[in-house]
Amino acid sequence: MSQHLTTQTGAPIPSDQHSLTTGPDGVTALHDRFLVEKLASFNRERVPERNPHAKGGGAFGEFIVTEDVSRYTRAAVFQPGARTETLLRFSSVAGEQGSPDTWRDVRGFALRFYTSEGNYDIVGNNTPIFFIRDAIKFPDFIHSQKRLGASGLRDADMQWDFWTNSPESAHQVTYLMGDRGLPRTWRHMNGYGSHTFSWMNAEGERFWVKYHFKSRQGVEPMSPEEAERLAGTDADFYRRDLFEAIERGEHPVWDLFVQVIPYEDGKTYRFNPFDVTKTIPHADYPLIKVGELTLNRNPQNFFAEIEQAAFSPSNLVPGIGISPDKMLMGRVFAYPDQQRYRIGANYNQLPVNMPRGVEVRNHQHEGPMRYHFNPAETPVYGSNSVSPVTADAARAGEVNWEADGELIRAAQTLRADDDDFGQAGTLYREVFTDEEKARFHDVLVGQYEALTVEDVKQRFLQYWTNVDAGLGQTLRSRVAAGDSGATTTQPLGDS
Ligand code: HDE
Repeated sequence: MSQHLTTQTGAPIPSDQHSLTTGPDGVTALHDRFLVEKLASFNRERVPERNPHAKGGGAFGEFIVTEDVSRYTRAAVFQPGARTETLLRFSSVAGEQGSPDTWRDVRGFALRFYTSEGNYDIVGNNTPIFFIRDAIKFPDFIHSQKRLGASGLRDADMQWDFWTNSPESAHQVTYLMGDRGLPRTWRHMNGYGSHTFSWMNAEGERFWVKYHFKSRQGVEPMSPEEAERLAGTDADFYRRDLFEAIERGEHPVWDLFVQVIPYEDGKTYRFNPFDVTKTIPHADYPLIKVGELTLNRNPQNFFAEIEQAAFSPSNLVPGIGISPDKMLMGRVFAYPDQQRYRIGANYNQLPVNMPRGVEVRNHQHEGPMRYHFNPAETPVYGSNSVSPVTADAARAGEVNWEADGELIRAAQTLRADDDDFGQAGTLYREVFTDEEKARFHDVLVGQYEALTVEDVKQRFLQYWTNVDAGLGQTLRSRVAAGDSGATTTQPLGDS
């Protein structure tokens, strides 16, 4: 068969060089269906970018269970020896599609397992915690990180105004301004599920779990100066690094560990174990190895397989559930909602989002771009007396918890060790090395220099004093001396 260009409906096209005109210099005919189709298709190439996490990249791989955690979960994906195809997307939070990879930011670590019981997604970050603890504050947080309404510029005052008015952010901001805010590459960072999730074993016994993906490449930072240089010379540095490493056959690997917390301990633990601004010390619940994740295949088409990938914390499988974390409960709604808008109502029918090796069976039908449909003999409604297909609670293995009480709007009940600044202080004092502390001071002084509002400056200094009195003192004396800090590697503007 000869190779020729065709329309979307398969007919040969006469030219892709010349539109149909009245003579060589005349007007263009509206009925040039070849021209119209080409321009119209071009006009529809973009789908709205993710808000947030717009800039990213990813690859496919395999997860292999090397240990036996079957006493904690019945999920097929975590049974001994199981091998599951995966897709992992890395991202930055605040920057738009074309933004430089090396702006200081938290990085997304969104992982899909195409399991034999349906898709399971762990949509996490490279930090084990988050900035806020109630979903209702999330749009405000993201607005403060994005751009001013009038100028369209990012703005340090706005960012620090939000953070210093939200003391629960201190732990995550300490991570962000430390080395983890500028990883050397996506391969050189850990991934975390961040929230506490639930597992249930074959006997119906429940546990709370936290996921830790530890990079075998090591966790390495990039200096602010290098990040600044790359932001100007190679905006796609992380995306390129991952793609080229996989092309070279250097397949990055992460070991998955979990912390397992007995269900009843959740009620009495010394702080709220469902608060995503906190880590749970390994001394209380040690890491248990589960298996290893390897990325070994680049996408064949970035748009179809990465841009249109729709990860969601609501994509759960039998034996795995969420927890009473107000962030996580909000996320379960938010992701599919954005994806219906961003990609379209039937986004789960796209190949990258379809489950593999499992048949989709329900009475949902029609809607825009519907591609898969039930056989004609299948009724279009449930509660029918024709089809034997019914819900199966035992198979679904849904994991729930007890909840009772009046519906109210309030902060979480405080337990003995619940506070906003304690773990941030411990991270600074006990986890950061002296070199990291020095870099952290430089970064914070650089951030302070970008502030223009006096009240925000004062709250900035108080915020870090609350994290650690000595840290507050160091910052106060450096800014009083007019010391200059590290470059911000954020387009903060000078508003
Ligand atoms: Fe997200 N987040 N998020 N987030 N998030 C999105 O979903 C949201 C949160 C994370 O590679 C959006 O499909 C709310 C925590 C990653 O495709 C959106 C809340 C964590 C990605 C959304 C949070 C994350 C997203 C944008 C507070 C780490 C990229 C596009 C309740 C544990 C996934 C989309 C990818 C993306 C909402 C908080 C990680 C808008 C409402 C906590 C890695 O739906």
